[in-house]
Amino acid sequence: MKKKDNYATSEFELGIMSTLDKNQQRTIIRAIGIGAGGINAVNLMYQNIDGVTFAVLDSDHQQLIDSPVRNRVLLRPNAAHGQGEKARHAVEESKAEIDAFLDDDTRMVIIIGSMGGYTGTDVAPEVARIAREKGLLTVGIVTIPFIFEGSQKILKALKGAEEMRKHVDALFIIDNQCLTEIYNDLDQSNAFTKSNETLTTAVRSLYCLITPIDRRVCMDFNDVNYTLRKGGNAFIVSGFGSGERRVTKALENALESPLLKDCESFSFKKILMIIYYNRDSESPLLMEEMNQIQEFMENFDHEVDVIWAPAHDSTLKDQIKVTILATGFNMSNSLPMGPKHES
Ligand SMILES: Nc1nc2c(ncn2[C@@H]2O[C@H](COP(=O)(O)OP(=O)(O)OP(=O)(O)O)[C@@H](O)[C@H]2O)c(=O)[nH]1
Ligand SMILES: [Mg+2]
Repeated sequence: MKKKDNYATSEFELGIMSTLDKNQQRTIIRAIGIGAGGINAVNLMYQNIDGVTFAVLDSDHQQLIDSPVRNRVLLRPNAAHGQGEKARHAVEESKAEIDAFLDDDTRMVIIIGSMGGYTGTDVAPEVARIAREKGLLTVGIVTIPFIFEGSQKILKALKGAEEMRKHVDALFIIDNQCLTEIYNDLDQSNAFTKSNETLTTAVRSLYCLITPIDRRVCMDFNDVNYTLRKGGNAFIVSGFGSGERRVTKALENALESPLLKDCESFSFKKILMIIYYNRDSESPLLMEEMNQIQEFMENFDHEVDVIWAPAHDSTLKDQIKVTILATGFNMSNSLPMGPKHES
């Protein structure tokens, strides 16, 4: 857990300037939260994920003040209200700060915005454009509002996601409404907390693929880069399995996630999988169990590009955990009022 600090310059408190942490961690993954939803999610990530450097960006000064994240980019107030040219202009004005945050160590940028309002929806695609112009692997993670928020917000969000898709290598869409299928206790008071947790899990899973717990695993940034680069629609899910045919169970469990409701399953172009097992348990991964992976892959188009590797995780006991990152599939019509999205 990182300690929450109250770093702020007096100019910042007055709303005059952005702040950059001069001792910015030298990490290869940078994540930027944009707008209230994106920032709230990033605030949770900041407390729970080491090894990723975070920034928050908003025209809402208070939103930045309330964040424990030190890298804060303040857009001119109200500058963000407007799509396209207007948003581009607002972001261009802060380009120096964004460039400084995305320094030479950076290889991957994750842009997190909840679609449906103004700032996240309009500004996130423009920030993605800047990151991609720098040649960085650029990934977007966006949320679509809950149905209770109303159709107008949802339609705006879907348009925002379309715009975002044009400017990122890979786009992860979290349809908040799917969370109601995962959590029985979901109500309006904890809905966004669950959304923030889901976004945090996605970022942590991506981070773990690039920075495995077990250094011996033969998976690294290049594999993740290969899968995500120009990947289009993307998802990352994990599943668990135990007992008989536990690898198959874990793979099936991962793909049963309600978060994949909108994906046309088995139409992926690229898949990257890690099979976690506990090598110190009484049941480490057996050769025979690897065949289950092969069998499972027969569900997919034979042209699908698959990279997979086993990895040790001491927290697992006799269970198997799999994490699946997949890209290049179509979205089905089940997104609320959503058109069919081609990747
Ligand atoms: N994950 C998450 N999503 C949120 C949260 N608050 C709001 N949202 C979602 O984000 C959508 C956009 O709202 P905001 O993030 O407040 O909007 P904004 O990007 O700050 O844009 P403005 O209208 O300029 O304030 C909402 O429709 C919600 O679905 C939050 O705390 N966490
Ligand atoms: Mg806002």
